[in-house]
Amino acid sequence: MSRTQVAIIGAGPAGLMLAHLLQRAGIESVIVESRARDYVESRVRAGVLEYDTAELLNDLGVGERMRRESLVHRGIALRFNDRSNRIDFPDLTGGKTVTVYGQQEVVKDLIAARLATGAPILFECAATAIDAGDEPSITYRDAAGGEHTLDADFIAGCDGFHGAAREAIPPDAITVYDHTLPFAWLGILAETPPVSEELIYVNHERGFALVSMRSRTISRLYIQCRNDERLELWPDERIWGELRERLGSDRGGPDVHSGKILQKGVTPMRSFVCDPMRYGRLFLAGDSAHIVPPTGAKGMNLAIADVRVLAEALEAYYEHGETALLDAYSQTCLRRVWKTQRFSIYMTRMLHRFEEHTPFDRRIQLAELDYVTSSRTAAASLAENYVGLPFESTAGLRKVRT
Ligand code: RFL
Ligand code: PHB
Repeated sequence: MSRTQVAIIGAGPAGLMLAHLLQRAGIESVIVESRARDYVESRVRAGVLEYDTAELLNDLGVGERMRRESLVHRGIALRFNDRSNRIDFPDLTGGKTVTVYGQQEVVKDLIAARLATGAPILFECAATAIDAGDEPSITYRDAAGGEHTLDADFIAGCDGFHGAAREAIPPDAITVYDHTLPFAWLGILAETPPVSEELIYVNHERGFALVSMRSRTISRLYIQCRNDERLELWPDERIWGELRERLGSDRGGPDVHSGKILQKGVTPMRSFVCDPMRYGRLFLAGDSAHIVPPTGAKGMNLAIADVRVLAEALEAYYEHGETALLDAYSQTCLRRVWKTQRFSIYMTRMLHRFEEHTPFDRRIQLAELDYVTSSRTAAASLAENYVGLPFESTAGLRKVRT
């Protein structure tokens, strides 16, 4: 197995979805993944699928378990001044919803479907060198320390923010936009029923909180914390107390019942964009090219939007020898990336506590929340972004062949 059409680095949502889209178009690929299958399948991350992301999983025939086990959400609440205000998605977007289904469940479904076709995913194989020139190849190291080379027509760098693909690009060939936010999220996964039917985003004097879920018995809960927060300072009781305080549980707000905490972690918040997302025959997709703060629930959805564009472009290349879509890849993706950065930063600024805020800034923040929850026009804009901006197919860019 030393040659394939597309060498994919990383078996996260981007790499796995790309492999499926390519397979549907009759294009062969090999995925190399540095971690073990178990690890990849149990990594707790995103939980909200945009309308079109869920549709795509269904279209690809990998949505069966999602349809059974996921929760379809028709809105979210924005809570401030101890009151919850609902944003109704179908009403504001012409019928669209989002789907709450853990990223690791999406990953499990995509891995199972790929392995069932006999197509390869090489687990515990880390890409160590990438040649993006005219004869592209990747070098990877297997679990036993053996080195291998895989030749390909193209390389897809789907290896996340800390992967090898972006690092393989000479720094002077890209512009990097990096914006770190001055706080983080402390997140827990807990055995407790959801606090409410829908997600609640809370703006509170003490900081942001988010109550989400994975199922009818498992909650996913976050509180804003310091960037350098030490988990040992957060025994379970402190976390539950802080959540209750920010939710206003003792002031008529929703109550959260403490349950067994299954997982605890701190997520830094940053915005990052690499422009262009291509170097020679290496194409970056997903977190390897960009990071958004999680407040808009967009990272996984953006990763999947990238590979839709890439798959269409590769299909045009293999079908017709057409390179226009590949050449437009970065530009096409970055338009959506920047709009998604904008939305994620908007949600982040509206909902978090900023140490440097003056009383004036704080009033402006509350006015923004008041506006977005009382103006149908403003609410429709938030809803449109939250359920996902329409996917712009690049097929129209294809030259008409004579
Ligand atoms: P991933 O998922 O990081 O996958 C990259 C894969 O590449 C492997 N890898 C390598 N393989 C081979 N050789 C190497 N040298 C390699 N280096 C790395 C890694 O092991 C890994 O398996 O990137 P991808 O596919 O681009 O997917 C991106 C998403 O994972 C990410 O954007 C989201 O999780 C972000 N995110 C959310 N996104 C949403 O759409 N909705 C949400 O609700 C949402 N909530 C979140 C989030 C991320 C969070 N954290 C923990 C960062 C909530 C949190 C708390
Ligand atoms: C989650 O359930 O993990 C989640 C939900 C919404 C977000 C971020 C994370 O904005």
